[in-house]
Amino acid sequence: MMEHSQEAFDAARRVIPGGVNSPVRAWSNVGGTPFFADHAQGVKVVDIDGNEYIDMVLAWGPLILGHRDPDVVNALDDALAKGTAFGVPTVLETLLAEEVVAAVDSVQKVRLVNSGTEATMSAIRLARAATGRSMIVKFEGNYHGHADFLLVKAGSGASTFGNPDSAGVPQSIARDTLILPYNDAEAVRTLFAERGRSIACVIVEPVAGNMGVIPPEPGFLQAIREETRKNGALLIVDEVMTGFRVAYKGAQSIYGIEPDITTLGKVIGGGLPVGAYGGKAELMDQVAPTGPMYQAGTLSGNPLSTAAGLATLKKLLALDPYQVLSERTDHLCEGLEQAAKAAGVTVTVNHVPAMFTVFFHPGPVRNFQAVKGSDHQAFARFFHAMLKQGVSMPPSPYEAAFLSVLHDDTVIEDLVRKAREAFKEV
Ligand code: KE4
Repeated sequence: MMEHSQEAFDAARRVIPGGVNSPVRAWSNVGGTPFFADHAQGVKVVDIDGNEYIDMVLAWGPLILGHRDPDVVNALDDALAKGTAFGVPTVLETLLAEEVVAAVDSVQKVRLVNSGTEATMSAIRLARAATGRSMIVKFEGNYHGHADFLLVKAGSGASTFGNPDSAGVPQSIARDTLILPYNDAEAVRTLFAERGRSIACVIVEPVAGNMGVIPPEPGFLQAIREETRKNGALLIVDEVMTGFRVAYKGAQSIYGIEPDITTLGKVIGGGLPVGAYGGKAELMDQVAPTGPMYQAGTLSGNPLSTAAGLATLKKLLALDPYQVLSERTDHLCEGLEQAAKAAGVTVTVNHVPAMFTVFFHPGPVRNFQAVKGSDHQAFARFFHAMLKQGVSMPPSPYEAAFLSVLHDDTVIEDLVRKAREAFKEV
């Protein structure tokens, strides 16, 4: 029963483009009417028609502690009692920055902003300021937010000039963005051999999460680090999604990569608007007001986001849930593969701790071209079948599904049982 969501969606579309404030929420990839959330607690989200779902979207990653974690709620209550924004420094900003600096070895100083987009946009500006170069490199299928120079898709071939991926992005902007295939170390080396000295930076998702989950293959990230270092370009590792999710010290600690700049978001705001970029002090001191690279934000480091983020990071440090999260993700993904097999459905389930994607594809799924070749109609059928079973999966094969620390063995077994039924309808 979705009457109220249908009415709400109709009303929303009259005053908001597509009825949503971020495109993926409109369910364009899977069809149907998106449910409108009413409230949530723990692993459950309830829509305005009273339907309850196990939430595998978790606001696209921030809610690693689950919905309305009591410590996060208490921290927000305390902050709210004092005020919502001051426009002058607060100690909370320093405390959150200190947690990030203590956790991420490559970060000595960090600037807080309001979104992942602001974080990556600012990091690239810093790389361009520090190198005096303008060319940037990203990977096909990686998403780093909606800054003009990042809304660029691959031209034909491997390392070619980018083409605008959105209306409103001028060719003059897109042409400074080079696109390479993800997981292609040879393409990285070839590009740097040709143009290395004109490249300001490479930005990469250390685990791809925006074309579905695609882990880096051995040597891929290392090749980027080696080539950027050799050519005086900076390496930006975009941990907006993976930061404090795959490991407390980030994906960079798992894969042994030392970025020049790390971007963060999502988890460090505990569900409130946030982003951050950080690196060595000498580099970060080039950012205004200490240096010539300008960046600002009215609500950057606001007391609510910093309170929620600080409570989240402190709880993660205390719980140290990462081994358990890893085991539960393995357990869930094995269960999903077995459920699909039992129903005679071919899937490849890619995963890293606390995030996964079910691809309707024989595998391996190691880059964007493979994801494009997966069966999107089967994905949509699975999505709706899971919804009927009371599970809210991400509404696109190009997205990651997420676990929280509250997705325990009982929830995992329930998810596998529901998937067993859902795969029968694919
Ligand atoms: P925001 O500007 O949406 O806070 O962050 C942009 C961003 C940057 N870098 C990475 C690695 C990201 O995953 C994101 C945003 N992730 C998407 C999920 N695919 C946000 C969901 C949405 O766009 O609504």
